[in-house]
Amino acid sequence: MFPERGSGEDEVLRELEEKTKEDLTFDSGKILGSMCTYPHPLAIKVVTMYIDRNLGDPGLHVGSHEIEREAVEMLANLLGLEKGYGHIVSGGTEANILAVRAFRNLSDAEKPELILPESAHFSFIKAGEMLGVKLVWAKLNDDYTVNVKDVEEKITDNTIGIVGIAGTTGLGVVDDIPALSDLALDYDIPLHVDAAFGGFVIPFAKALGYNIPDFDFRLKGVKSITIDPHKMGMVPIPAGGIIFRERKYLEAISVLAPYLAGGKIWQATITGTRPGANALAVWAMIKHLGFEGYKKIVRTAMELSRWFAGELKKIPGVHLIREPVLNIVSFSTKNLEEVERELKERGWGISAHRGYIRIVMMPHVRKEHLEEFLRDLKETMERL
Ligand code: 0PR
Repeated sequence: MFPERGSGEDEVLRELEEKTKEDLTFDSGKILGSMCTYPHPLAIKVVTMYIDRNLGDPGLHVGSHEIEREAVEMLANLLGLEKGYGHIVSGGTEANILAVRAFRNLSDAEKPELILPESAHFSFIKAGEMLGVKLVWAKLNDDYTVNVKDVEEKITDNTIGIVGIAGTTGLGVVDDIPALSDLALDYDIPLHVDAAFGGFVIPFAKALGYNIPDFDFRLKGVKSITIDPHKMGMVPIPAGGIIFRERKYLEAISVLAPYLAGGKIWQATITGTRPGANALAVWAMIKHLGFEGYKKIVRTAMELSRWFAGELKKIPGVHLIREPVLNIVSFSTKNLEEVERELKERGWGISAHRGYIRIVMMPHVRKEHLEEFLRDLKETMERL
């Protein structure tokens, strides 16, 4: 009920504390299946300091607007482009919708179709529905990468674009983006890479010597990339990223807002009023951590995932879905539903809804948490 009179700050905060008691928190070490993490302290500070900035009216917040542009440029650089065009948006969902929207608007297909792997994130289902684009699902290979031959067979005159995934939601698998890029160039169809998760992992893991396929703008068929700072980028929610290779993609989705403080403004994002603070936090984190800082975070996460995969293999009744590619390890067990229930009862923030349990080695996940989890898993397997 909407209260007639307000309560004191202390009372409001006490009530909130009480009501959020059941939330799992990242510092508890119990959240093992999330792609988010506790944000970096500097990012929190920046968000607090600039909480009032609105990138929906860039003429008011000219400095913040420029900082967003610089953040987009640095992300584009990380992804192999000297200059890119895009925005810091609300997350991977918005970024993917914007890419599909750009491809659709630039195409003259009568009945637009998008070819995407069966492993694609459900955000594309929203995109397809909202944009009137038919989704054509391509099969996966045994190693859970998309079958490029099947993608090719599904190309028609109505194909507006192809999607490849660099870090799938369930398994962290990276598709053969070089082959998809060649295909896209051969058929003159734009390729979108969903690196919502992998964007802040793969460049650093490659620099550390991990053997992962190329996935970014260095491949000429790649026209847009989703990369989310609110996943492995250590920035508070909401912070997603969409980067286009050329200005025309951004122009194709821009709508005129003629009355704002900066005069006539072209707006490409789905959200109008949107947080400047988070875009500033993206900029601040990239400046603060630099390539070396992110590399260090990724090194720990990758090493933990290899160690954890090895430990899982030692437990009878547990099997890895596949060897980890990034910092995601997924496994199945006999009596999976019961195992899930038991682990949840023991307080673990995991789910097995896809037929396996996904563990994401986010920066808040430490070895001692995983050791405790492995003990619980072992006990559970022995008992069931
Ligand atoms: N693309 C990929 C490859 C993703 O994995 C995700 C989200 C998205 C796009 C959409 O991103 P937004 O959620 O930012 O719009 N993947 C996570 C998942 O579904 C989202 C998530 C994050 C779920 C934290 C749970 C959680 O605790 O697993």
